[in-house]
Amino acid sequence: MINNKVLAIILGGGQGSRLHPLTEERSKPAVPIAGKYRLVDIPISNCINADIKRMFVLTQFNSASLNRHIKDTYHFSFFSSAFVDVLAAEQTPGNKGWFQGTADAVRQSMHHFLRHEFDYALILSGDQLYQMDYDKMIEAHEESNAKISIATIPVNAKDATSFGILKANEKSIVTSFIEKPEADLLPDWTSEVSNEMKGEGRNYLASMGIYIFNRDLLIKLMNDSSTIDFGKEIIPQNIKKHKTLSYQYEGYWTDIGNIDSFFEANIGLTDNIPQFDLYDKKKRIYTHARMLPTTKVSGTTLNKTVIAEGCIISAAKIEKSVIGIRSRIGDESTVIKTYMMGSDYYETLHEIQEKKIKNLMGIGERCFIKNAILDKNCRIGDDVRINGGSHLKDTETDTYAIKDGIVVIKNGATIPNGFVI
Ligand code: ADQ
Ligand code: ADP
Repeated sequence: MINNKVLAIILGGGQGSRLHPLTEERSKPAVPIAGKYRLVDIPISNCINADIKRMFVLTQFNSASLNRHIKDTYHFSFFSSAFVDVLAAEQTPGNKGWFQGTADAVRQSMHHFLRHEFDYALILSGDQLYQMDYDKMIEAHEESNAKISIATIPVNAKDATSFGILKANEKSIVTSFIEKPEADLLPDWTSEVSNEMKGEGRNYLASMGIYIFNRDLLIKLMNDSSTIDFGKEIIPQNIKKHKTLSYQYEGYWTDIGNIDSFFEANIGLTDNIPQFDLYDKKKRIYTHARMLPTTKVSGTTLNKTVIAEGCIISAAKIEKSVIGIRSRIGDESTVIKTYMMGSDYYETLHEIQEKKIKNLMGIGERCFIKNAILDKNCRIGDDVRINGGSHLKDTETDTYAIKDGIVVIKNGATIPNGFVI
């Protein structure tokens, strides 16, 4: 089934500087998460689960990696009108270059959207981890007769300064909005929330950056080229002019826009009952079907660890870690609180035996790795010690970066035998 009323527009990312160095050579939607997925699989899967199967992904630059992933993953039937199209910022006679902000990205791509019939544009962020039924939000939008809907979630005072905060009346119609308020303004912005949310100190209603716009209104708003961002201009300027619904959501939702939150969201998958449920049959997360062999483990003590397909592991111990596709981890190594993204291919036994490869892809022998993200295709030699933590200062070299105490080994980097971070 396809919901023919809705067209989804996924905001795939600006410059991606907050996720640097993971975005050094790929666009943000292509960043690998949870051992086998890409960031963009989250909003795309949420759409598919709601029968919204016409999607555009807007991205600042055209990365081969993103295009390949979308092409390899989302095959819809020949007879279906479903599609996932990547639109990278393009130069046209009317536009000089990059998308200036989220609204500008939508504006520059309007001519692509308007070739399709739709009543509602569902605008989504590309860097959030959550499983939401968009169809319920669309139903609420229709029932309320609103022209704009904003998905909202109660947050605490600490988080409130990083989001758009709004107030709504008893019918959930938005009455005021402020983008990322300073802490001293917060007392004016509390809302009535459920007892459960109150108990957690979540007294502020935050915009999740998920919007529904009626087609005609979106066209009208996009004609004004002075607006650059949804959060900074479009939403605050229009809530009073056009009926805007606050659609409240109270499930798990997290913004994974920086290294620290990206790391914690991934490591969170190793909890006994993770808040993000990859095992939910009804809310499936799709990704490239790679047909990889099963994972082989020998002599390893595994504790709270998630391991993707196709790995070959003979480490001593792996704890609280996410180990991505095709990872190799050598004898006597210890890996703690680490997200290893895995590899894009295997090195053949022949290549390994002939010692044509100096440092094997993966983690070598007798290593100690803690509080780290290992990007794809890394070669960590033998006896390497990476001990991330708050004692480390932010820094960057050719092969790794340290951000908030998390050591990020760059895509394809070689860390020589005995190296210590
Ligand atoms: P932010 O997340 O700070 O706040 P923004 O940086 O504009 O807003 O990003 C929104 C989404 O658009 C992200 O997925 C981002 O990667 C993407 N994006 C940013 N610039 C882009 C561009 N030029 N081209 C394509 N995609 C781009 C917003 C709202 C807040 C709300 C939070 C919720 O402004 O009101 O509370 O989202 O996360
Ligand atoms: P990422 O964005 O995570 O760096 P890419 O999507 O750019 O990854 O690359 C992944 C794809 O590249 C895989 O499908 C893999 O088959 C292919 N690939 C990359 N390098 C090699 C290689 N040296 N040999 C074989 N395949 C490769």
